[in-house]
Amino acid sequence: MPANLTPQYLEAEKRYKQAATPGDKVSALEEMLAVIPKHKGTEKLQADLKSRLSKLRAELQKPHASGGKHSSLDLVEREGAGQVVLLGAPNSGKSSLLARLTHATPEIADYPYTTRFPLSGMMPFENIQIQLVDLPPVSHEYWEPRLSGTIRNADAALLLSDLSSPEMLEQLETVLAVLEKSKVQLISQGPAKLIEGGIPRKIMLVGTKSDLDPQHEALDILKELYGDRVPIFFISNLTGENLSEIRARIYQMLDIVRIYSKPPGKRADFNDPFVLKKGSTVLEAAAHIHKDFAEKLKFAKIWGSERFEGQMVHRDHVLEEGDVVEFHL
Ligand SMILES: Nc1nc2c(ncn2[C@@H]2O[C@H](COP(=O)(O)OP(=O)(O)OP(=O)(O)O)[C@@H](O)[C@H]2O)c(=O)[nH]1
Ligand SMILES: [Mg+2]
Repeated sequence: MPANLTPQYLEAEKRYKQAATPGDKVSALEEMLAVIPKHKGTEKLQADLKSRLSKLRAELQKPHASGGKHSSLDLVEREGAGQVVLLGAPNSGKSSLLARLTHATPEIADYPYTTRFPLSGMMPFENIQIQLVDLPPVSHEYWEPRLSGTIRNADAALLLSDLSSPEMLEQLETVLAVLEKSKVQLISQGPAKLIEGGIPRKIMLVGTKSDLDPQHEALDILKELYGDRVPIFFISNLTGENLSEIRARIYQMLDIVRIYSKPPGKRADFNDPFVLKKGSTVLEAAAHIHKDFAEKLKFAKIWGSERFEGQMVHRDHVLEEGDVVEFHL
């Protein structure tokens, strides 16, 4: 037997085959996974066990027939200034990144298919919070079509590529193929020609485990093959390399601006920005604060970029990142 399975493993496998209930199956599978020799020859088998285990666990957790339509594969409710999904092959480090950047505590393990359901966490960035959503892995063997909706629903996506994996390029192509099937069209910067029915989403390719690619060999391959199509960045969840920079890059992907409003004669609260889409006008900012505001707005004064030091502007004036606005009704 090429995989050199131990008697302990075979014993657990026997229990699995004889198990009468899903609960018994789960505990037998857990043991099989725990004792299986961890080497290249058993990687596929480990993945298969993990996949079976997760399906069984999901079965066990399923709400009863009357439990309503909510399941954990439904769209993830939006929170914060923007929603960014983490996509990638099994073991690419998605859950580790979520754990690094947010207070969420996802399951992280050295075997594939650890994550079965979307899990979100809030990433602090300066004075705002951005929502990150960790997703189950994308692979040839397994793709949950309902996740396509989750990806389309998000504002942007990070495509994680394990720089230490010999299968890095195949895995990335699989992820890109799934996105295409989901009708998500990836755009990097500026206007792109849209495919029919495609939903444009900003993406960034993130090489993970940079600690295992110290000479940037794998990273250079990614840059050579994909550099002209998407922005590429690299991180290590282990050493923390580039983790503070990636926060800023994620913010930039969202194409938003932070605006501060101030009442006449008072100071703006710089801890409490309004988040608006880039290109939003004074009128849109007013409407964001209160519907009445927009209706009654006569003019506004702006402090911010050099040209505007308390200068009066029209309602259709486009706001810039960091502008302070005083609305006059
Ligand atoms: N050396 C190193 N190991 C990492 C890094 N990031 C993650 N890992 C390890 O890689 C394995 C997989 O990490 P996960 O975060 O569970 O990967 P995932 O993409 O969520 O995996 P699935 O949920 O199975 O899709 C774990 O053993 C992690 O400790 C990294 O930057 N460097
Ligand atoms: Mg995971």
